[in-house]
Amino acid sequence: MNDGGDRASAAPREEYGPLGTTLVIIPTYNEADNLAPVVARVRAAVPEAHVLVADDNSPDGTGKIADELAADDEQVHVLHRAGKEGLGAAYLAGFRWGLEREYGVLVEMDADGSHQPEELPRLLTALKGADLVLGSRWVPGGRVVNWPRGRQLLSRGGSTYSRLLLDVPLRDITGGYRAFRRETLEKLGLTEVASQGYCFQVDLARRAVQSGCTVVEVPITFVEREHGDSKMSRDIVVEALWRVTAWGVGGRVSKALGRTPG
Ligand SMILES: Nc1nc2c(ncn2[C@@H]2O[C@H](COP(=O)(O)OP(=O)(O)OP(=O)(O)O)[C@@H](O)[C@H]2O)c(=O)[nH]1
Ligand SMILES: [Mg+2]
Repeated sequence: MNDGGDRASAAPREEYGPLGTTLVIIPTYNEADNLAPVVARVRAAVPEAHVLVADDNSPDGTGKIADELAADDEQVHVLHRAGKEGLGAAYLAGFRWGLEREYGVLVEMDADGSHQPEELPRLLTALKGADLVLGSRWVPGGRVVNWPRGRQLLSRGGSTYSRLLLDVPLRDITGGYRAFRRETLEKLGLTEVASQGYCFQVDLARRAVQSGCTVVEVPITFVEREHGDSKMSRDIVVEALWRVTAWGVGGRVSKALGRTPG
């Protein structure tokens, strides 16, 4: 246990050093009403952290709002991308941006207020003794506010299916509020990640566990968005289902043949 979190894998480690500067990556697509408040909350909650907005040329002008925030604050940065390519691609570009610079910790956070910036200090504290920290809705103390029953069932069902099929001992494997050490991202093989939607999160979590990382789940309160539209779609669910199933079956076949899973 660490800061109320569940230690999900690996033995205690001695070599954890200082964390370094934090970069909070916020991917955006049509989040004009949400972006400024969430950036202000991050800056208040962890004043030393930097923010990178990764915007996919949002038609509602979110990118311009991000530019205005960056012009007023040297700790806010913007990565403009040409068009909508999905959450996974935006995060990969954001990670690359951060790893090319001196950041020691890279954080994933949604723009819609579902991931409360005020809980970030708890994730960062837990990262002092871990390689990866997951903000978790489905460990004791974690909860969701205003989420329709259907979404809860989908999220819990997706986590359970992935946990059992992939043999990854995590309760909230699809969640997107996470803190990575730089060294963790460097060893996950990010250039081979093709996943786009929810399964991007599953993909990174399983890679972390498979590479022997210590992954800790810290309870969070996840709040349903109040403004803007969800980008959740049937395609995202279908992609997650087929990829997770393919990884699970592939892993089992490799194990049976005595090979390391890919
Ligand atoms: N850059 C970029 N950001 C995206 C894309 N799709 C989603 N996002 C952002 O990723 C975050 C999560 O997306 P949401 O639409 O909130 O998805 P969700 O949280 O799974 O769904 P809800 O619970 O319904 O809000 C938000 O900040 C979105 O703006 C995309 O294609 N490109
Ligand atoms: Mg959301």
